[in-house]
Amino acid sequence: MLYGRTTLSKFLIEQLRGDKSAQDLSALLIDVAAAIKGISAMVSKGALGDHLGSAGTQNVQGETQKKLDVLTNELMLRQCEWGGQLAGMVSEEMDEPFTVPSPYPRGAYLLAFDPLDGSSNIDVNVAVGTIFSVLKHADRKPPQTASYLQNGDRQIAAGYAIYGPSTMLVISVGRGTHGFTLDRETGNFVLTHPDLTIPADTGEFAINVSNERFWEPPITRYVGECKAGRSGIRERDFNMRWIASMVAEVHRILMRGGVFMYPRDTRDPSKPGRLRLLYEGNPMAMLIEQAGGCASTGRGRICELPPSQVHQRTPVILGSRNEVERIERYHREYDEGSDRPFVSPLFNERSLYRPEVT
Ligand code: AFP
Repeated sequence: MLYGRTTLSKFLIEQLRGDKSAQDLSALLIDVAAAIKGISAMVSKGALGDHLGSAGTQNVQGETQKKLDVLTNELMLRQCEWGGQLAGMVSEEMDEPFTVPSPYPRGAYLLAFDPLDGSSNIDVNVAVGTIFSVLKHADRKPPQTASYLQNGDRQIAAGYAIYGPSTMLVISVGRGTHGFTLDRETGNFVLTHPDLTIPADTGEFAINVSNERFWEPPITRYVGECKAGRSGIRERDFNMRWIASMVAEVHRILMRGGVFMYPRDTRDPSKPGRLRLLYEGNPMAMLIEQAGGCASTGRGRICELPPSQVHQRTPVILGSRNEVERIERYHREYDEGSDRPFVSPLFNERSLYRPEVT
């Protein structure tokens, strides 16, 4: 039934009615959605599109770029630069911010995006996605790097697309989190998942366990308890997932709950986590919070973190409220030392009375 379906345009008109800057924001999100349709078509061609494999270049984080990383980045830029809503863009695939060039009018928004998240999955035909975040640029001057360094609570809108068996767009303009499915026959994104709500409790967690030796104790404690299941202190069994595509993990959590962790670890002290704050952590945190979940570094809300660099990294722990709050409590107890049994200073490691180890 085609009649009566809510398309993305209709949804945005209804959601933003009465908002003065609504027209520009709607137009921008429609342009982002058009880019996403292009990326969806490109990705779905698979090996037939001659787009697979490495581009032979590296991005600013020193990661090898796939051909599709480069092509999808270009597609986002070309689709979003001309409309007059944007002043500039930053992307995982560009070292420096991109300022909208002069033939085009400069607008009052900034866009931060990861054009193809999980791209290491592309050659094995596993779900990948695009993540984006919209910020305000109130200044009349061209944006500088500092213009993008706004904390996540200042996001005007956020969203992602998932290129799976179907292509979906999930967005928030600060009034709930809503999912649209691409109808390939009409070319419309149709509202199929309004007002997504994450259950507060879950029996599912997602983490890359191969990094276990680098984790901080609160994460080891939490995952250990989940793995112990029914026989441990949680007294129930948990299930584990790891897709190595954040979009797919967040999508699963929005559909049925769960907790996703890419925590701080000790692999490289200069990197407080793997995921990027401006175009991965913040937009996903907004979508999760708008759906009733929590998004934390383990030591505070992601959206309150003041960014100091465009490509800054952050620990990410997000999903079902009660589990994320438990993990935050484990961090607090670890930082206070209250998770460790009291050892008298007379017998601690530095004491003269330390019993000899044989
Ligand atoms: P790529 O976009 O480079 O494939 O990275 C994906 C990602 O940023 C995120 O989507 C995954 O959750 C995470 O990295 C996977 O990282 P590991 O390979 O270390 O598990």
